[in-house]
Amino acid sequence: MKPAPTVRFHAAHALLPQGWAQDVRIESVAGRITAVVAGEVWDGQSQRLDVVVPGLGNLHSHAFQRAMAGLTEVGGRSGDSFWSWRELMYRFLDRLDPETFQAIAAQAYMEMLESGFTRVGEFHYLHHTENGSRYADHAEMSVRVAAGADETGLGLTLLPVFYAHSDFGGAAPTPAQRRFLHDIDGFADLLEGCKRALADTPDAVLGLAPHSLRASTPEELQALVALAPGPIHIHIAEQTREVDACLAWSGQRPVEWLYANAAVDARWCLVHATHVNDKEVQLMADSGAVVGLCPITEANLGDGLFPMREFVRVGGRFGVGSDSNVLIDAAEELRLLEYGQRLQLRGRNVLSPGDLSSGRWLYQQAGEGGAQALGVQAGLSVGAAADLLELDAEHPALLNRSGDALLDSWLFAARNGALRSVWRNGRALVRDGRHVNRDAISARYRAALARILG
Ligand code: NGQ
Ligand code: ZN
Repeated sequence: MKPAPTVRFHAAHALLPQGWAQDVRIESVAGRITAVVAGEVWDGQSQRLDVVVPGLGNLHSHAFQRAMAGLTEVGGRSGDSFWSWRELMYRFLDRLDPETFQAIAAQAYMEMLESGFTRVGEFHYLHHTENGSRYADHAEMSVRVAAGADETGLGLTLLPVFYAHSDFGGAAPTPAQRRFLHDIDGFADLLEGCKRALADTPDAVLGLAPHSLRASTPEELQALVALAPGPIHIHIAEQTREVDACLAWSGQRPVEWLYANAAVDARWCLVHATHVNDKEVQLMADSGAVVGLCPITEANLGDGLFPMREFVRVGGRFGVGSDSNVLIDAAEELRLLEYGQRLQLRGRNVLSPGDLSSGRWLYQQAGEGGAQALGVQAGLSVGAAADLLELDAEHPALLNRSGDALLDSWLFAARNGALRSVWRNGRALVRDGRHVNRDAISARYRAALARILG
């Protein structure tokens, strides 16, 4: 979807980087904001909007997992865990051909837009055919990710994933991982294909991702950093079993090992830095890297809770991701992030350092961290993408609220419907809560699910 040529908005209330402003003129040319001016009277022509906040970045997604949401909620007698969930996820892969994969991605991306996400970091590792051979176009599946983003208009930061091993120490991959695999030369070739795949996608960003310390050796990790065209994402310490395996292999914990062996800086996003000690918390905060938290998925998979309060007290940066896409909801990710900590710490408003409301603080921090991790400029400011969310001040949950209470009421107190419209690159993609191409995208999704699950 092409960016809108020239658009002029007039927002009754807008959340700017410096705070709330009234009667704000926002201009965009070819999808980029060119002017933000508060205190202007409506010119009678500009697109009038009610309460405007910047679109939120979703820094971590595996789009295809949307289609298996709700199908792994039976434990069985021998118990269930992240690892047995992963077995089911691997089996589900057998059903995915390129067309099906694209239909699922488009559905997931449409749902992201409808919930308030305007850009996704697709942590993409399903590269090869069902038998593990390459597609005629090596980057076929990346092309499909880009096509899904294009169909919906969602901003895309593509993170092609390097995967070569099943565990620490360069263990051989398992047969179930055959569709993910590369050596470094093969991966460099894939990256070239990804560049071509993104050529027609407006303001796409290309980064890369070593899947985890399990899936890449130290030498491979070093080679990947040298190849990185943009942000570097990695799954780092999601499960205690993974921490134990890392300790057994190296004598160090995953985050500790990473900082001892790579120059981790603001280009990095450490996804699921769930299990970290105080020293690791400090290392991560000092490096300027973003910690990627995926509260809904982390709860669903039983990962554990990240020591969020310690991390933000030392200046740590974070953003949120929808990861397994078991439920796609920007507000819910932030709400659960806060609620997990409240339950753990037995207190209220436990993260925001004081004068800002929890909703305002969470939204702003996750917005800045998400943008950093996705390689774009944050907020409603000149040079940033014209990605705007319009809240409906007439929604029951938002009545007679102003300023930060609007954000708090959207994030903590509105079931749905509070998000009225979503604009991306200056174009209206969601109106009255519905994506403008919802019928076509859902029809393709319906047909795809009938093929693979019917
Ligand atoms: C993934 N998902 O790659 O889809 C992973 C599971 C793994 C999450 N970590 C596989 N939530 O980590 O080995
Ligand atoms: Zn993940």
